[in-house]
Amino acid sequence: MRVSEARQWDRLMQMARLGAIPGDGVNRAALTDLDQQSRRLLLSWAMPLGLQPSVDALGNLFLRLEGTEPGLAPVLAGSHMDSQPKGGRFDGIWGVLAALEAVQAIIEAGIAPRRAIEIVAWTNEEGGRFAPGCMGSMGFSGFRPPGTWDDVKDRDGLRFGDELARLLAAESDIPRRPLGFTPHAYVEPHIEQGPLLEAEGLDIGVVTGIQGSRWFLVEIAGKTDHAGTAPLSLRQDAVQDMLRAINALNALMADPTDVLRFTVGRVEVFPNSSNTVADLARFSIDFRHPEAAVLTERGDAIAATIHGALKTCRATVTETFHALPARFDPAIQAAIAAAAQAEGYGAKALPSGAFHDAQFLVPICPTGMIFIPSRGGISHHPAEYSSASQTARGAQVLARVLVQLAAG
Ligand code: HGY
Ligand code: MN
Ligand code: MN
Ligand code: MN
Repeated sequence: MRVSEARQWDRLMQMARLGAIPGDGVNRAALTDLDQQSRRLLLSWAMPLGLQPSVDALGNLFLRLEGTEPGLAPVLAGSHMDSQPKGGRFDGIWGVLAALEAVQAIIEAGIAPRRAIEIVAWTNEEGGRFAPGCMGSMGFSGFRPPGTWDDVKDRDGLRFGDELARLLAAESDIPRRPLGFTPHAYVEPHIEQGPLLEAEGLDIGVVTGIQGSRWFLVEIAGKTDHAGTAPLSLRQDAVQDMLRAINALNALMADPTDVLRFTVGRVEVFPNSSNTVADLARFSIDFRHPEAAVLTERGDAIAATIHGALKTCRATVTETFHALPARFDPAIQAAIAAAAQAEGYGAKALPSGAFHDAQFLVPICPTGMIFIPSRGGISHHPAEYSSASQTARGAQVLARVLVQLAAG
């Protein structure tokens, strides 16, 4: 059983044309027309293989290779198809196409799996358009009920619930399935998005787990004033107080071990006029740490730190995402390591700094991830790159692991 490097690479490059941006990047946000087009392109490759498509109430898309014992819980493999606004050609989408390539190699090898194998494309993993990320996998695993995010709006004021309904209406030809089931196992192939595999000249990462993440949305409310006449002592300047709050958070998040991650990636100011004092400043917080205790202790201190730093304005702090650190199943890690060894690929165990849909499958079934190298460790950037042979080796390892799990 061999995957086809050329076929997978051709599909990756075709997908990269949907939402292409300068510098070989991609901007393909969840639930946009481009997202719909990418799903149709995936279906155009999957249907001729006899895979059965289905979609659930959150738009998670499944492609099923039937097993000889259809009543058994299926093995699930995949990732996400949405990208960051200035994203790369591999984050998420390679995992879905690797699962397709692995299943196609299994079919071409004439292997009839005992358990069905289902390819999955999760809805809105990135959270770039609609925060938070991982909505599809969180709803699937029961971590949050459907409807939780219907009123979340994108920058154009469009509601997640409406955009999801628009996608489902456009895919009314695809059979529906209930939200959520318990897979026999879940394996997510993904690019490393870090420098370690490349630095050691290795092909495969056996992922041990994922650090925890917490997202917050902060709104600081003041009062508009005339830039030329309002005395500084009388202002309620939302931007000045936002800066005070972020400086105080930087002090809270100081970490000599450089393991902690603290990012303010989104800032919006209103009315956003040069000669008017801002009356509203909105910013995001993305805080990550591998230890649950630090994630709790520092994360729980964020709101008080913000409120304590303000001079003239009021703040509301809303937590929008909370993913605990996850550890992957040792047996699946061993299967990935054994598959890499059988292929003669260099491999090592390593944790994931990025969050993934796999984080939310851990509580419901044995779960693991396969990493392939990222050139320069670059991701969430147009220069994100993994080579054709690296993507093929990842898919080959996945194919071996799926055959083993589907026989179990
Ligand atoms: O943000 C993350 O960690 C993921 O790449 N979406
Ligand atoms: Mn990703
Ligand atoms: Mn990402
Ligand atoms: Mn992910």
